[in-house]
Amino acid sequence: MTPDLFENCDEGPSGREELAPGALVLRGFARPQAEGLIAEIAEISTRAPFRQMLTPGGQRMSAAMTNCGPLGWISDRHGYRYEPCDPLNGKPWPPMPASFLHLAADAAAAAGFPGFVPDACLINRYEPGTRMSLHQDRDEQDLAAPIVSVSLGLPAVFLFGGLNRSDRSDRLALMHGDVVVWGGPSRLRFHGILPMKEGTHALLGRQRINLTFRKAV
Ligand code: MD3
Ligand code: FE
Repeated sequence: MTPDLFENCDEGPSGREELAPGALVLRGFARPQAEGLIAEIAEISTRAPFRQMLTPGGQRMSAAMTNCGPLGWISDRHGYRYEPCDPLNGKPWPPMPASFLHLAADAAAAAGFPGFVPDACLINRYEPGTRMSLHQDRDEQDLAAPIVSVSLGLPAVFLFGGLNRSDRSDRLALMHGDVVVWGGPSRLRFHGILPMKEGTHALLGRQRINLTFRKAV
């Protein structure tokens, strides 16, 4: 009896949860490295500070963002795109730490996407009240590559819908250390983050930080 205990469950003893074809949650995958990741993020943000970007429509985004790696995702009056330099100072984004690259590649491989080499890491910072409305990630050239997302700090409720904006969304709690890999048929799903609840995290205080690893070109 015991060996089959988990066969009908969404989440087995290893903390892997398949949300949908191509979408896998690895619970706590980044936990052992969290303090090192947070130290790297602090260093990156001294060189490329968190800022609230403007949407093409002129609204300030709720989450504050920065980037590391060869390309950074930006939004301004002209649209959404990837740029090699930070528009705040005209200098290249800080390099992607080796620990980031390894974590992203290991998570992608564990989810069935071997050989993932991201060229962009968007770093989103949420404080209580901050949200991200439903959208698709479609500014990347290679939609065959997955996206790897790493959650740190305060928990969030993640919304993931279908391939049409009007499809119903499921909700998923994302906690400190959780990693989600989105690839294959889930790569273009609509997704978002509900307004963050008040709270204090032992390592990050009143913040959630999400690392989003992508292959942009
Ligand atoms: C599902 N960020 O930066 S990461 C974003 O938690 C973004 O900061 C959210 O959506 C955050 O674009 C969610 C998880 C994520 C990223 C890409 C996806 C989920 C995805 C692409 C397709 C489907
Ligand atoms: Fe997204």
